[in-house]
Amino acid sequence: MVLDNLSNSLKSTLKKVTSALFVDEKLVNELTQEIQRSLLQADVNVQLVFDLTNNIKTRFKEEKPTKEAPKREFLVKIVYEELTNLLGKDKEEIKITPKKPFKIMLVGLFGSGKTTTIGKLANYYKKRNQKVATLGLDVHRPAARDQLKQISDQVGVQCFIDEQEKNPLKIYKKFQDQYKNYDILLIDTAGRDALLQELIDEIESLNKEIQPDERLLVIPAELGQTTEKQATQFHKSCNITGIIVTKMDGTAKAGGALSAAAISGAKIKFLTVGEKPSDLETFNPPNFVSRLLGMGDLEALLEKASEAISEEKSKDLEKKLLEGDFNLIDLYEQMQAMSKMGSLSKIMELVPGMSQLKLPKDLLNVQEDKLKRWRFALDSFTKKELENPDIIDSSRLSRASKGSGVPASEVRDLLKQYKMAKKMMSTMKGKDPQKLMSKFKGKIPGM
Ligand SMILES: Nc1nc2c(ncn2[C@@H]2O[C@H](COP(=O)(O)OP(=O)(O)OP(=O)(O)O)[C@@H](O)[C@H]2O)c(=O)[nH]1
Ligand SMILES: [Mg+2]
Repeated sequence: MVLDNLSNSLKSTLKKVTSALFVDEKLVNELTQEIQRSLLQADVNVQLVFDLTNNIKTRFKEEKPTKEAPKREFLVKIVYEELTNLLGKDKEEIKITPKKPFKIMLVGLFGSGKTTTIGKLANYYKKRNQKVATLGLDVHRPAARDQLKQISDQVGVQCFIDEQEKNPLKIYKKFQDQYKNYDILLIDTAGRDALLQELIDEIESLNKEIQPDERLLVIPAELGQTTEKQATQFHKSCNITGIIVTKMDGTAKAGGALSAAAISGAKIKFLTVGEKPSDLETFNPPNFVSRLLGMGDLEALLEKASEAISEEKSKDLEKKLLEGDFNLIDLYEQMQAMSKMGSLSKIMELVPGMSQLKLPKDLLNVQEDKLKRWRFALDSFTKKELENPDIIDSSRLSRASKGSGVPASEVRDLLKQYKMAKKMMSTMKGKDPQKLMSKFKGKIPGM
């Protein structure tokens, strides 16, 4: 997929939403900061990035989650919609009408990818059972017509060219009788260094005579944010109907090009992602963003998260934790929730404050195995014991150890850990967790 880096960083950001215990403003702030970083790295314009993240924050505050989309899903939905807006919102496909021929003309500056894109489009429409021909009107570059002929031969479509003629309109007229035998006529034009009056005049006279159904501007993705200026100029002076962004495969600036093209007034219709004739994709913002965010995976994760943590339970737990009043049942429920999430190492992140303590990785790995056994041990305690761990004496402890098959020393560890956590929570009430770090060093195994 194009924009791999952006895709990966957005995916890992959104995974945090699925695993966070509390979907609150703090999470939204972290989330928007990470999204900002990812988009800026993909060269998206700073103002667009800030607008997007502000929209996410405002919408999260002002709009109400529905029953169908509770808070967690709601937040992901907002992110998805705002990214879709950034890239042009709705899909606007080219609708080929049965007029014979449907004329598509490509325009753009030197080397933007016009001629090779004609080959890709020919291949694309041919595969969709359209009868395609190409027409070479680039009279400026000596080898242009030859290049078009070769590309057309490669994908197996008719190519109309005249090697001698210097006037593109005359070339167009020369083959005029034959166009009606084709469903689609793809027209290649000459590039220039810049959009000067000469090029504008040429495109205008071609527009007037040929009246193409689609006039598509070809822009290479490496232009990044400057795409906006070029696309807007072409949109205003040459009456273009859409944009093709090429060379998406070769640049870290593709995010800039796409978002810049999206605000130019013309819509992106296709992307090209390589040199082969098949390296063409239709552009559809909702689908594109779905793929960027890995929506399929994300939905599965969201489902798991909602099974594991109910909003009510987390509120309850938060309160208990903050008041230093949580018992073994709470600990147990949290472990259960975590095991459903499939990632026990998350447990520390979920306890408010703990994630900031930056626990060593080793500790977490040990915990995973241990936690499994702890759950067996917890199963062997009575409800009364779980609610009030203080009554667990050595005979109760050895009963639970025998019942669960977990060594007594480990059950003792579990109780110790619980007491430690409880103490820690009550000390942490309203304090900066970073400062508490030193205080607990050495007291909790592994820290
Ligand atoms: N990697 C990559 N290269 C591309 C892509 N599209 C075009 N190119 C390359 O870009 C170069 C220019 O492409 P052309 O199609 O000749 O560009 P043009 O706009 O017709 O150029 P002029 O006729 O000189 O104005 C060629 O080497 C293409 O192979 C793409 O999607 N990916
Ligand atoms: Mg060309």
